[in-house]
Amino acid sequence: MTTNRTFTMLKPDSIEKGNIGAILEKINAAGFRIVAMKLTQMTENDAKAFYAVHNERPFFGELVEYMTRGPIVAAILEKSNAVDDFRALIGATNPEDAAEGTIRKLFATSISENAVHGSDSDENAAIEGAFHFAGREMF
Ligand code: IDP
Repeated sequence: MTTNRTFTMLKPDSIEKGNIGAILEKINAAGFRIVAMKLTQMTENDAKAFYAVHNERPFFGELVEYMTRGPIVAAILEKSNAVDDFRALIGATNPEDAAEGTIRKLFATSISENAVHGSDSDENAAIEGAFHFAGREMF
């Protein structure tokens, strides 16, 4: 199987609750290699652009407010089958539906404040990684 990449954000609630270390432990234990990583904060325009696909949804305003209210950890991760394996590791969008042991089951508060982001396709992983990182920041 070829090695490929996904993009993740540890969302503001994860940083507020002091869960960066615990979540990175789970990511490391699952075999992902860190290609790029930083603490950063999205502006309103950043969040609106990043989540543009959701701009007609009723929760869009709430989502932008949540994602901009504090710092996030942005990272690019590498592993075989990275996108699908990472989506499995984080679990369903709503933590109530997430499988036991998944990051969202363990660390998310609600369907909106759900601890982590994971890209949903190889194409989006590349777009989202490039949104946050310059080529010289990827290793
Ligand atoms: P995903 O993050 O699991 O791929 P998406 O459907 O792409 O889920 O939604 C993006 C983000 O928007 C979610 O991670 C969550 O933070 C937020 N979100 C999704 N659905 C709802 C909802 O019904 N109410 C409030 N926030 C939501």
